[in-house]
Amino acid sequence: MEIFFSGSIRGGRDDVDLYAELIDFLEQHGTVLTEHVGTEDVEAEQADVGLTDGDIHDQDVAWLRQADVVVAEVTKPSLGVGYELGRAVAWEMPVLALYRPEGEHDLSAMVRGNDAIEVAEYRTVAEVEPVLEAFFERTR
Ligand code: 6IA
Repeated sequence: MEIFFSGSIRGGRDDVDLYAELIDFLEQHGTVLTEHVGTEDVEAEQADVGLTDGDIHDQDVAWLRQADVVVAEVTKPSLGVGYELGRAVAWEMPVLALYRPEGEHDLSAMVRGNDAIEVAEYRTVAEVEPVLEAFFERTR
C-alpha cells in the first residue's frame, strides 16, 4: 500500500510534530511517499537540495498519481493540501481527511461538503489510530 500523506508546509508548520506522529503510524500500514511533510526544516532542505517550486509540484503530483490512498491532516488550512485533495478526488482515490475541531479555523465546506472525502474529527493521535485502521481495512 502506497500512502500519500498531505499536511501544511507553507500554510504554517504548527502541527509538524503531529504530522510526524501520524506518518510513523501510517508506516505500519504501508509506504508513506511524502515523509518530508513531517520533517521540521523542510523548507531549508528545499534550498539545500536546490529544488525549484516547479520540481516540488511535479514530484508531488507524480507521487499522488502513484499512491493508492491519500490521508490528509486538514486542521491547519493549506492551499497545497486543498489542491492535492482536489486532484485526488478527480482521480477517484480514497481520501481520508483528519480534522481537530478545537483548531483555529472551521473546516472548509469544499472538504467537509465533499462526499468523496471521508472526514474524521479527532483530538489525540490515540483517537485517530482506530479510524486509520478502519479506513485501511475498507480500502485494502
Ligand atoms: O501550500 P503548502 O506548502 O502548505 O502545501 C503543502 C502540501 O504541498 C504538502 O502536502 C506537500 O505534499 C506539498 N509540498 C509543499 N511544499 C513541499 C516541499 N517543499 N516538498 C514536498 N512537498 C511539498 C520542500 C521539500 C524539500 C525536502 C526539498
